[in-house]
Amino acid sequence: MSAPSPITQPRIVHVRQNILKRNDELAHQLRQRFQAAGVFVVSLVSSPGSGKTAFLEKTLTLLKQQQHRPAALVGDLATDNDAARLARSQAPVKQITTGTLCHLEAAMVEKALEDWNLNELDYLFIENVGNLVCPSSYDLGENLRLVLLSVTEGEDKPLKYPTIFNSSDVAVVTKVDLADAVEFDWNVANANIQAVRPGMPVLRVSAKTGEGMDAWLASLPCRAI
Ligand SMILES: Nc1nc2c(ncn2[C@@H]2O[C@H](COP(=O)(O)OP(=O)(O)OP(=O)(O)O)[C@@H](O)[C@H]2O)c(=O)[nH]1
Ligand SMILES: [Mg+2]
Repeated sequence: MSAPSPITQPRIVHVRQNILKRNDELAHQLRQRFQAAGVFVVSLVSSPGSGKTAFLEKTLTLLKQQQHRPAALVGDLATDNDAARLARSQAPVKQITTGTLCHLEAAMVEKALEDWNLNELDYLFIENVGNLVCPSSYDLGENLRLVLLSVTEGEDKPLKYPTIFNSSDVAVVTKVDLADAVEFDWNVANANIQAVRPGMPVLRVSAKTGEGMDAWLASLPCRAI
């Protein structure tokens, strides 16, 4: 493939900047709406299969048991498989299918929320499309962005994909029940996370055994019932 023409390159960059600017404006409006309604919004990013849906299903179920009012949006290119799994928690859930797009955008979140009353929610979770690159540039109006890293992926992912770690607030190491089987080295993983994002809080969880879920829920801001 030939290199991009120096003449067309600036225009592509310009169009991309406009898209990002529009997304940021919309995300800002969403954030104001969430704040006005008293909803705490958490988004989840990771590579495909890191355990976002399993972690979220467990989170929704536990929050429901504690009489909170969580809800979730989940993005995938195709299928509503994840929405069906999350709906087992009895929380309101909506699938966003992106077609060919490898990330969610603020406009998709806004559209998905059209027929929901935000005043009836305490927490809104947004599971992004499984991808360690595209979602990093798109603000969704969330208060907290979690980046998940499963023990089976290898400890080097923070070094290879620094942008997604830099644009997230908390790292969540998932599937810790499998750590011994894959000889996961916690010290190396944590050092890599801290190398790209010094001071980043790191949680360790297993959606399968429930390990670490209490600490995770305790770290969420309390919302009145
Ligand atoms: N052993 C173990 N397996 C897990 C855990 N969490 C998720 N899994 C398994 O890992 C696989 C992928 O989990 P998902 O929750 O679908 O991952 P995801 O990040 O939502 O995947 P995408 O939405 O496709 O990006 C499934 O087979 C899960 O059962 C865990 O804590 N322990
Ligand atoms: Mg999923």
